[in-house]
Amino acid sequence: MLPMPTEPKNDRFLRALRREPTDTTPVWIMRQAGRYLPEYRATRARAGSFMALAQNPELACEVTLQPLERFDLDAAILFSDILTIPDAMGLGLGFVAGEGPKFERPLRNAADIAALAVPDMEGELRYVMDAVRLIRRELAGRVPLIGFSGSPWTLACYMVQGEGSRDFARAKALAWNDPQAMHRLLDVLARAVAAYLSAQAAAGAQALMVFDTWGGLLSPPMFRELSLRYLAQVTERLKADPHAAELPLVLFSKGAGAHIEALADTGCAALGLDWTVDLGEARRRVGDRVALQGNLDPSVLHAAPDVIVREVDGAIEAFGNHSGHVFNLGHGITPDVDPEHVKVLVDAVHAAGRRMRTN
Ligand code: 1CP
Repeated sequence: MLPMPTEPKNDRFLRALRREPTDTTPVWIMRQAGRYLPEYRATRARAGSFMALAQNPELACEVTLQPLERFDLDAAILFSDILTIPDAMGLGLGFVAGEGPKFERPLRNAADIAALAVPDMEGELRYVMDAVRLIRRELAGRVPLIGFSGSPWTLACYMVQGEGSRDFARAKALAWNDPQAMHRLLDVLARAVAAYLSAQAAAGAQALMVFDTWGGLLSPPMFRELSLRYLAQVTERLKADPHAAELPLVLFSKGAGAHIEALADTGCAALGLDWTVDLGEARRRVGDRVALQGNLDPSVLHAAPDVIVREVDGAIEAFGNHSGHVFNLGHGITPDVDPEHVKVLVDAVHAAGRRMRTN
């Protein structure tokens, strides 16, 4: 075991997740290391492919730190992907240029599902833990490091569909036609996700986030049965885990604004929100049970700088002068954004957050 570096110098992000007072509103951006940055595209070209980049701890560390060199961000997020778990389970992940992820061996039937096992976190997924250890060391306490995973439901969507989709119709059909197989899949994924996050915590992650990107595809009863139930299992397992118990856990269920009270009841520290919910209203609904992270529409970054500032001010005002807000977009930044606009956003958050606290 490496000795743990000293505590973060900038702890605004962790304080906000614990709903403690901060000097201003902390901010980070989903997909902050990504294709909108020319330096990311250069490193990816050097690596040869997305997976070669993600599986090389030195290069993964390099791209994790790139956005911190440009912007005054309050957290770093591990550069990796949610689809590392299915890859390690043997599905064979590849990225087709311009088309996104594709599995060589998607799950086709109950027998494929019955054969799945939780991967070895220091075996097939050691490259992720090595990246976490290296990034934590290279950050040297500048800002905290976020570890992450996909949710059981969102991973199941890709594993059954075999690739990205608007509606994940194949995955939903499996849930209707063989609910037992779907629950078996979600059960093994819930155990894998908890083990994966626990291993990232042991390797040095200081906060954990679960991306339930496709929770919003489900009707309310199906959301409770297929998404929420397994998010709650992950949360419970992490609370009983010696490495992860003390770390704040953020649940981001996109399109699930109707379920934020139930999500807060899982016992997580914070909820990620997309832009379809009003921040102030969300805060009133969950009260002081959880912190909130979000939730500007990523398309705002295509607007002129004065519009970006106005929208940031509006979101900070909507949340109000309370602790427990981490500013973020409501989903990932898109590849066509001008990095200068990201700088405008980050600086506007800190300025508005300071004004809010002194008025
Ligand atoms: O070509 C490239 O360079 C690949 C683009 C890319 C990037 C930058 C992919 C492929 N993954 C990533 C990194 C990534 N993915 C991070 C890194 C940390 C960060 O900077 O935020 C994270 C947290 C993710 C998570 C992820 N991957 C999610 C959940 C969050 C979300 O955006 O909803 C999902 C759904 C994926 C799958 C995935 N990986 C990559 C793509 C293009 C996709 C989406 C596929 C689709 O369904 O269309």
